[in-house]
Amino acid sequence: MAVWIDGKALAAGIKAQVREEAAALPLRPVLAVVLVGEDPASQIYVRGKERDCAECGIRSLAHRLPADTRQEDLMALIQALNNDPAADGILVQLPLPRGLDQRPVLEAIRPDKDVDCFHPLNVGKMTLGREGFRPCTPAGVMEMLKAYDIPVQGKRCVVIGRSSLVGQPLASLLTQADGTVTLCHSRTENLAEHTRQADILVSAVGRPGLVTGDMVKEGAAVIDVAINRGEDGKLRGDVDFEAVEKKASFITPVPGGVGPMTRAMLMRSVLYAARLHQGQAV
Ligand code: BQF
Repeated sequence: MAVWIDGKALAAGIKAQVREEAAALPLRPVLAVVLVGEDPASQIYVRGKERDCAECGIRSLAHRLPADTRQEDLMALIQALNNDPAADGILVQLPLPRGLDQRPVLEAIRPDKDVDCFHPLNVGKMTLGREGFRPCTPAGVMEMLKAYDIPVQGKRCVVIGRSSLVGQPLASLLTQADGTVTLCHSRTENLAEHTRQADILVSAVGRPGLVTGDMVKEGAAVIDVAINRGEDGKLRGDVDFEAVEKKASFITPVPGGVGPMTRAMLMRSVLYAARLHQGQAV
């Protein structure tokens, strides 16, 4: 039976640390949050991030815009936040409502305020292993592996899902940690042949039941990044938890696994941005 990786507890520890370090800064860090439209999940995510900010001694400034906001008005808000010396970090909650083009918005965010690490400059730096922002979910996964002493060096890592926000950057970070990484996706042939080799298996797809027990090697660490909302309203990941926990050495639950870590890493990124802006060593 696998050890459950307690993302909630790890996240609480990280937030406590952020709170302490934020309190030691001359100025309180500030996160600007932009939410466009009324998507229920996005509203929940934003409220959670605001709560985390409050816990960490970070001031959050929410900008809630109607779903029919025009592209140029959203761009103007980003520019205003870019030029606002009080805002350390700028977070645009995704997905944007239909009709709005996400790319120009994310590329307009000043790279030194890009706490989600979506700007191409920061993506490039991250891919090169240079110091700077890290995307929150991949960083959260790496933090979980580290906290539970799960070795990456020399190990076979299989990531399912090649999104630019999760799968691709996570493959980079695992490679930088000396893992031997296979990035699988919707066009991968014989997916199970790959996953059965994995010492560390990460699923970031968004299809409940995708990872079944027979796809997992005995003793593997299984990280479930997906958040699927069932018809019963309950959250579940991609992994058939009941079957896989019998084979895995470690497993992340959903909820309470990667999700809370994603949010904790956001808090760390805001602290990092505040340090940059306050000329403190980072
Ligand atoms: C948990 C997100 C898809 C698309 C846009 C805790 C979160 C989720 C789950 C959370 C996510 C997913 C966020 C749990 C932020 C993670 O206990 O399992 C926290 O708030 N997340 C987001 O802001 O945008 C998304 C997933």
